[in-house]
Amino acid sequence: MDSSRIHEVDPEVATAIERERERQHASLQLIASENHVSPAVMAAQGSVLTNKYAEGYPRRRYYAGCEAVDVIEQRAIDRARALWGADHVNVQPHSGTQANMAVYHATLEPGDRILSLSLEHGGHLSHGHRVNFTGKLYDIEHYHLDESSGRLDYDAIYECVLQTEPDIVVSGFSAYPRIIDWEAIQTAADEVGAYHLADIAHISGLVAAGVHPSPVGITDFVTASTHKTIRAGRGGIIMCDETHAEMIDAAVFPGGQGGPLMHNIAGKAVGFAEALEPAFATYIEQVVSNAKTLASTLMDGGLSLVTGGTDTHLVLVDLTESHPELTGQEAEEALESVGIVLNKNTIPGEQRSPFVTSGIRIGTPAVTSRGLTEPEIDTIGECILAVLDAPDDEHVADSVRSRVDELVQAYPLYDDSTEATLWPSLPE
Ligand code: DSN
Repeated sequence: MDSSRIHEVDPEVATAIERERERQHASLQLIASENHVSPAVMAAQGSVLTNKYAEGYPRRRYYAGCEAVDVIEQRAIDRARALWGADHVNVQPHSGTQANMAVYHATLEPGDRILSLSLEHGGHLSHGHRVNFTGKLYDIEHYHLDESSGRLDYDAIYECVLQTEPDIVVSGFSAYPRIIDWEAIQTAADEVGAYHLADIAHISGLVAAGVHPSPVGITDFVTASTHKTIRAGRGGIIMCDETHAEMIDAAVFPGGQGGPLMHNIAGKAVGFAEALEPAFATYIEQVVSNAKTLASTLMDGGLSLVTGGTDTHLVLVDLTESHPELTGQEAEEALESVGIVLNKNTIPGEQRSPFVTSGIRIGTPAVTSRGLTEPEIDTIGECILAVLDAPDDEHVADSVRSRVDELVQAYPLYDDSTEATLWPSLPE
């Protein structure tokens, strides 16, 4: 956090880091995939570990001097196993996408078929898209949400699996606000002997805290990024049972990656230790409660939400009925200008391009880490409604900006007084 040393060498980058720190403090981060990690996680990521090469796995390395990093990686593995109850965990993927890539590399040959939710319905690029490596290497088929309810239609997925006979079915999503029935999708995958990968990048914290059912022990593979709701160091992980452990480890290294990012693995270990504390479950319950409060405020104010609400950490607003002239892009820009940072998002049945969209996605993990609870979330909801109703009105913008200012001053980020309550110290 102290950027004075960077200033001595590179004032331009140091200033940009300070600007970003100030931006995060002075505005409300409601991008559903973002969070504010603890100072301890940041310290681990900014440590001497960035200097170390450690190809291989704990006690099986290709380099000397790995005694300390072995401890770190083993702790990350042990804690992940405790958090999610998995037999085997690989903590080396550099990101959630790298984790998915390793699973495909372990299970598929080029030309094999992936069946996944389409990107515009809430899937992810790495689940199969023509602009992504998945679309170039594999044959991609998609299932879709039911467009009238905005929900997964498990009977339709079953039919789709039988019809397309995929080699792997991908579940787990980036913009789906409801509980996922892993068993229903597993039943379909079993019918055709397909592998099943559950990507829980968004909901990994909810699963660890027991507020969303776990796919661990149901699906063949579970992947996640580690910096979203689980609030650990940036990167990815893969979970599986012992029968798939060797193929997954080989697919990560040497199959797809070189030296593991030991500083990020340390950030994962520290964040996982924090998530094993009882306070983490309380935090996640607050994340979900905040999202439900936001959903109610927005719906009471006349907005339409895909699926009519949320069970998770995010809501997806469909602007087509309430604000037909306003695009997701315009909404995102108007809200950012008053300190409310979220992202435009496609909605089921989207008629606009992914750069423009007809929806916005709003998540509560980061503002909850900051300490906001229902009354403040209600205020944020009212501010969003006011801006969407009058995106070009300077008076509305001024008034919302001052309400946002009051909130960010009342809940400072990375302030000494908040660290103690938000982030418990490591267990003995
Ligand atoms: N970019 C992330 C998201 O916003 O959902 C997924 O990787």
